[in-house]
Amino acid sequence: MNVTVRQAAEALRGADRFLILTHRRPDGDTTGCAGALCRSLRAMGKTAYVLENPDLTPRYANLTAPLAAPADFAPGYLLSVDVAAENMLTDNAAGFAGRIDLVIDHHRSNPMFGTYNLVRPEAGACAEIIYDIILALGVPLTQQIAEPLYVAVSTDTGCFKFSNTTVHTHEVAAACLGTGLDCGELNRRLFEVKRWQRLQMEQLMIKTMEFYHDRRIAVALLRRDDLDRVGATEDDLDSISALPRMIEGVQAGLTLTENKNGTIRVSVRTTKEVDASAICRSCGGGGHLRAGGATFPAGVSLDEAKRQVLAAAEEAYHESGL
Ligand SMILES: [Mn+2]
Repeated sequence: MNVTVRQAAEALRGADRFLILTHRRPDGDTTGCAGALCRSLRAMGKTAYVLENPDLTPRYANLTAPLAAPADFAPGYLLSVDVAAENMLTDNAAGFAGRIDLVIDHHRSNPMFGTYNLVRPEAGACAEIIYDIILALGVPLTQQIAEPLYVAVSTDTGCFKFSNTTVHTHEVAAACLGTGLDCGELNRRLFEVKRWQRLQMEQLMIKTMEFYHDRRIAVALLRRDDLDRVGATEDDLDSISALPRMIEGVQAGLTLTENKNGTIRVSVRTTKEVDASAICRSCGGGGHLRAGGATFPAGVSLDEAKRQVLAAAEEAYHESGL
């Protein structure tokens, strides 16, 4: 059942012992949403925790680390934030599948897997919906709540650059700045500082990039042996898939990464001409109009994965007649 912000807030007021679930390969949005919502519920005198995310990287760890649920915590109300589908829940959340009380999300591909669902695809970041819930709950916006919110909205909009940025995104950011947080320092840490390993991977990507469809499609392959040799971590790869689309004329950037466990991750970034979520859906994934992802199971070779994603991208062009 779909609910409004007001109905969601009402449900939260009437419940307690909250456990907040985030998605695999957590980004700033899912982690920031969890941090801000957990602290807001606590400010209301509720018991609230965030389920530990095994993939959490140092970049975002401080947003939820102090809020991690004890191993014996028995939740009374389950929430998921920024989780596009049930199979995007972390492995340690598998036992909660099928019983999420409230799904809060902004992915248009969300199948509404919760008992209650608050899904707004027009929100640039899921954290914008969290902000509206916090307002509806009447919880004062403290700097401690504003920081995870700001990290979430800024990272999901590429520091307010992407086309998913709306008036509301800026309203949320403005409210966060109103608490006195240092956005210059936060943005420098989030968007400017890169580890040397990351820059070496960017160099490799640029060197080995392939072009198709009149140079409108760029394909970058991140091979496991290169990643290991350079010493690049998951954190180093954060939003590296934005790079192919930076090239003038490229409308679809396809980045394929060989994961440690043998699966292959596909990240698609597009310009307004191409629907990224359509490309990813035909590879078993999903996402947004300009950004999407999919994962090929272990056993599929990098070449085969590339062939399939490329075929899906060509198909997207075929359908749009471009
Ligand atoms: Mn998001």
